[in-house]
Amino acid sequence: ARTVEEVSMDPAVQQLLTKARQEGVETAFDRADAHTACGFGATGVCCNHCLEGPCRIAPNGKGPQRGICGASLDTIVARNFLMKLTEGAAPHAEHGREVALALLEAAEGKAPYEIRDPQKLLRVADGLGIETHGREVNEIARAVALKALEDFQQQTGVLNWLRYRGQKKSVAKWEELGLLPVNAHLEIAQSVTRTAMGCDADPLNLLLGGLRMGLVDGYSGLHMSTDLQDILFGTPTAVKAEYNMGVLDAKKINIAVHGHLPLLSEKIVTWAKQLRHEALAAGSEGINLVGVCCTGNELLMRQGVPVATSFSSQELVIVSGVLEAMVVDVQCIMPGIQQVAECYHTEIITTLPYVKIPGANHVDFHPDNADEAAQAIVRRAIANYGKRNPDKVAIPTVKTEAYAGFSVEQIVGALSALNEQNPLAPLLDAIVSGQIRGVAAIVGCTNPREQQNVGNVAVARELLKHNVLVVATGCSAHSLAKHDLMNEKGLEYCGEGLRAVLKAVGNAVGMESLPPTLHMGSCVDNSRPADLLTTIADTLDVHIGQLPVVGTCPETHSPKALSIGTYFLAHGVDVHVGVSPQVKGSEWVTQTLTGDRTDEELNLDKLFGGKLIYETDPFLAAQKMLDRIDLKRRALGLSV
Ligand code: NFS
Ligand code: SF4
Repeated sequence: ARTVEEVSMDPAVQQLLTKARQEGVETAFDRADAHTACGFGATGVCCNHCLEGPCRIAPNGKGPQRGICGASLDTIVARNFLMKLTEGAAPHAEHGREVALALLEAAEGKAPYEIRDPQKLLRVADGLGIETHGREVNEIARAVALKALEDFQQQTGVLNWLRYRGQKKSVAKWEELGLLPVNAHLEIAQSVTRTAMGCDADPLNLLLGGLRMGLVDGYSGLHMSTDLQDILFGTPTAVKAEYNMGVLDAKKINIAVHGHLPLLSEKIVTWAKQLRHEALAAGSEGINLVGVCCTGNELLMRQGVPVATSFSSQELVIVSGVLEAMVVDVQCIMPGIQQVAECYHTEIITTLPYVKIPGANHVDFHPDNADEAAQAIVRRAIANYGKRNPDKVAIPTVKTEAYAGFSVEQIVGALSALNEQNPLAPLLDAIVSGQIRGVAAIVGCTNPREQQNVGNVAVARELLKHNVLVVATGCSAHSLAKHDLMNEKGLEYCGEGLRAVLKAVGNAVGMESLPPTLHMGSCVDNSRPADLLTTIADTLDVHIGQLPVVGTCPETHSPKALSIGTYFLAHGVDVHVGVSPQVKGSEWVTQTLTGDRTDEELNLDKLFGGKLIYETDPFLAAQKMLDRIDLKRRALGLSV
């Protein structure tokens, strides 16, 4: 087994993992040690798409070289990869659809949500071509929700959100290649069909299907979710908050919200405030809400709610012994939290009819009963407070301050303090002059098999040192925040040019400096960096893929991160992954993605001008990204 230091660079995680091990509590880190990777699965060469199989092809040429049905190695690897991308795109599309339905119910007065950002509603409605003049807010909201739902229904045409948010130059490229998605459900069903036994066997066609999934994820998932959530819950503005296990409070009733949908967590925020008197009556000093994973990011961005921890250490929040309840909705929820909770007094509460965990309690949550469900959940936590065992309480004192809330609106707002007429000018000037060498989005997860935070932090520090402006989302943002890359302390890692720009913009808005890395939100909020790139590219009248920008997910575990990455690849943005995407078994598939082939055949780089970079070493990864940034700078005629 790995030592606690080998598992994570976060001292709070190390302390709680030590405690868990002393108390005989098993976590994902221990299970990761117990599992040996299967060489076939790890390289994508095992197919179990039908009951003739599983068929596995050894890439070294030994044994059968085709599946029983005759599928080749390349077909099997490409098909498995497409399946992963479909598994990544589907939950994000469901996220978009859930929020669209909630907006519709809110607009019709059937669900207790209000429009907190009517200005954004008007902008989105305009972008979708909806008449706003002389119409009531709810009427417009209803029209926007119906437009969103069309993206799950229409049988002809193109996703409304793609037409609205896609950069015109990229859209033209996708149109030329016949990649434009019609509706998310149709595309997902077709993708499952094409990966089914006896359907698509052409590796290239399968990979193009993967790009479609990237677009489905990008528009029906990311963009739709962010736009509609901003409308319902407000567009984030800069906020200062705290990160890490030290945000738990022994004197209060602690509730962790975990999962993804702010529909649930926003209501928990409301009711945790409203039921404070009941918490006091139970003998506590109040209710302390903490976030885990992406719903944590959502609450952080809009409400400044502190964040306890990221994906791979989610079970350890419970090991603190002070968590009365962990409320979960959907995605990235390890079933293991229930086993851990049974060793303490923590109650796990599931809320969606299609996401249940054996042994956990269930409170059915739906937009129309949101208030009742949230009240019931908070009351369960209050009732559980008396069961806390003082002998098992140990909260690491570790916590860090971090700035978050950098929506595109906020970034442009800050920049306009320097140049009101043309807010983007200071950023573009800095990129052109080389003060800022390029822009990187660090996205994705933490993974119990990887040493937590090491990849995310090392890649960020290395890019900052070379004057790359870094934005972050998802659990990778947790890594950066916890290790002082979202407060002033981290400025020491920035190269001179970058630091000067961060200071200048910060000063203009009354801060000492902008933080070294900008927190743009949850994983669906990867729409925000995409929007920023669209704005920059349009201003310069170039294709997004021509910009000196990269995406990187050093520690991912999730197919969602792969489909987000594919979305960026479709724009011609280079994307680094630090964890194997499980395609190594096929040289053809690997080289098509990484653009490394020397022959004349198509590859991603030729097709879009961006490619997949698979590199486990964070320093080499940063170097490869910097090389690509320089290549693109040169092509634009910028200094290197
Ligand atoms: Ni993104 Fe967010 Fe975290 Fe990874 Fe999971 S919570 S949707 S998938 S693990 S960043
Ligand atoms: Fe084997 Fe073909 Fe069935 Fe896959 S689809 S398990 S390769 S027979």
